[in-house]
Amino acid sequence: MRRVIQGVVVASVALVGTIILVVPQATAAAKPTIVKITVVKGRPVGGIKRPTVTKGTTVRFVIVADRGEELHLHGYDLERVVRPGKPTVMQFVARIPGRFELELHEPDALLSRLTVKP
Ligand SMILES: [Cu+2]
Repeated sequence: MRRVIQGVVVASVALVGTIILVVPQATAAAKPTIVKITVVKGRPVGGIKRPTVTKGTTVRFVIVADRGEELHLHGYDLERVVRPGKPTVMQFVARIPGRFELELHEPDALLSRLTVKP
């Protein structure tokens, strides 16, 4: 009887250990941080967004702008063509720590200041 109980305890500890190891990694990899910004008259509605993420996080900017030609994420040097009224998606893995500005060009406007923690 004691041996059976020991076996159950060992199996339970092994199972719990597996769940703890597997679950956080799976969710961290699967879930991007989504930052939605609407731009009216060339300005971000509600002001400049200031998201903070940890290095290695997937970030997805979704911008709907009523005007503008290009989105530009400084530091990462990513650019996307803007089609007014349609969502512009910029997705990337935040591998560089620091603070980075997302700008709209033509007209020029600061939309977001992204902080990537090491
Ligand atoms: Cu720029």
